[in-house]
Amino acid sequence: MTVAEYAVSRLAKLGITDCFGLPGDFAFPFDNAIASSESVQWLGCANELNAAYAADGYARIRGASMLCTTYAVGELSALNGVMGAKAERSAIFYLVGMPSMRYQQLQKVLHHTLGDGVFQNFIGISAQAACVHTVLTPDNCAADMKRVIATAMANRQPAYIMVAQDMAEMPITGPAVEPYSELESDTDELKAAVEAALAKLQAAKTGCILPAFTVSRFGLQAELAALVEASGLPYATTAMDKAVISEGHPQYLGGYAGKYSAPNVVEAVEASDVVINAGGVLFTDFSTAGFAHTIDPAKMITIGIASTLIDGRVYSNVRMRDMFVELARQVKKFTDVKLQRPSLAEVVGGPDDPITADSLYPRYQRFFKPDDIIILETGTSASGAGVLLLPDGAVSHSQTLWGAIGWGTGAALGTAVADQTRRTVLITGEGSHQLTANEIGSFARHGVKPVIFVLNNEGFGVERALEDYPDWVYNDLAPWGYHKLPAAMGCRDWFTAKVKTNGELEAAMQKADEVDTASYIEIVAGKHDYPAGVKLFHTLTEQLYGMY
Ligand SMILES: Cc1ncc(C[n+]2csc(CCOP(=O)(O)OP(=O)(O)O)c2C)c(N)n1
Ligand SMILES: [Mg+2]
Repeated sequence: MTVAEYAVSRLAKLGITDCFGLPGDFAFPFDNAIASSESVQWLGCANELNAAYAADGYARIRGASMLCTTYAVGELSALNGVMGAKAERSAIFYLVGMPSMRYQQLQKVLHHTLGDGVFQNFIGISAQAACVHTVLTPDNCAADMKRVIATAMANRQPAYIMVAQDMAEMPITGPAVEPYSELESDTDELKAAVEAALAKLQAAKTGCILPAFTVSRFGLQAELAALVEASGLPYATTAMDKAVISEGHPQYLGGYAGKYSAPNVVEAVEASDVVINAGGVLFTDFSTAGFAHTIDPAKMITIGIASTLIDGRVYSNVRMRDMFVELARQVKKFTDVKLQRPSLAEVVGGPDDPITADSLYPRYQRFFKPDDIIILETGTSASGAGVLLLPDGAVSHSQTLWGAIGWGTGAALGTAVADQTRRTVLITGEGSHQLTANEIGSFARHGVKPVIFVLNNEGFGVERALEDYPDWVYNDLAPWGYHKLPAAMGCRDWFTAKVKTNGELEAAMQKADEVDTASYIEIVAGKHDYPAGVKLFHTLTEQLYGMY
């Protein structure tokens, strides 16, 4: 087996069956190893950035993904997507082919270089977007693949795997290695952490759980749901952690955004005796409505990926999974629990009325089906749809922390490929969509059937909303005919529509529900009409900027 074939076959053992990317001569060994692989198929994309976003989306559903680009020109284009995956914890195995060692030693002036005979110019840059990296050779290949897989999976962050063209085609040397298995906890530290957590829970009368996005990245939803049920505690989620445990669960209270949450959620999270931070919630500016949260650290049991923090003591090398399993086994059931489920937003607006933020979002809520994979793009869409109650089993993904617009369209390709038994619903603004809309053709090319909603509100709406003067020239866009894009990009049988009234929207949603093809619905909306969360952000902007 060659180095390239070995690398691909090891990654396939993680359950990755698809690789997103673009080819290039220096990467031909990887490209060929994938194209001829029986277990991994090549999924070509329109550009490397989109491919990275798709790989991010795929890893969020499958736990890990593959991305392959050529040297320098390809890898540098992908970096924003790979760095976002590092921020938001998606394990992308990022394969890059570089010029052969023969050329490198002769310091030839090759294409895709700076012409300086230096071939290492980009390794440091790409490695920064990963948590681990390697330059493979026939001798280090087996051991290094084991090392990078273990590190990337333990952190659920990207691994950057580079190989020179000639090295990639040589047979590997050295002993075979064991397949990857999840890391274990230190027994003594785990025992001490569990005891401390149980003591704190035992002493509490009231409590609450805040599940984190990491729970879904590590595939521990069932383990955490077991703890939720064993403890009887209610749970709430920040925008970044939305629907990590099903929002259909009777113990779900609603979204938590500090003092702007529903009163019962504020009470449960901020006034309970104990709060289990299950997975390391990141209290980001956008997920806490500008740091409007107040949770006393002394009440917190913070179960991180690889350590637990209780009362100022860190229990090291303790795995999140082991904490969930042990606590679920031993926790007492809380009896003083107030459960109150969030309600569905009320549908307003007559059939002939224009679509407004108030009329749109409740209609999305009724359109969602159990088990949908809902992708929310940064912009007014994430804010408006991020507060909707989702049906049982539906999941939601957004880039709350990294926040690169254009991510949604690429990520939706990844999630749609990753699980074809579920419906991927993309909700994006048209400004974000313009960054990566050239990927639409790939949905049809790779045979997946998303439902895509594009909100056309004549520009960068959320930016208008944040500023006192909304109509700066930089918030304007070229007025594309969005609903015509799928046909132009080879999506021949798609249902497409452009809707302006609530009645047209409802009819299009019904059609999207009925057809056996993908759907693409352009929603014409008001230029200065924003959902409530965005309006709130306008008033908070000053406070936020004051902090910067
Ligand atoms: C890559 C990148 N460029 C710029 C931004 C700044 N930005 C954040 S939201 C946004 C506008 C989004 O507009 P649109 O997708 O049309 O959504 P709307 O708010 O209008 O619904 C911009 C430009 C960003 N987050 N990421
Ligand atoms: Mg817009």
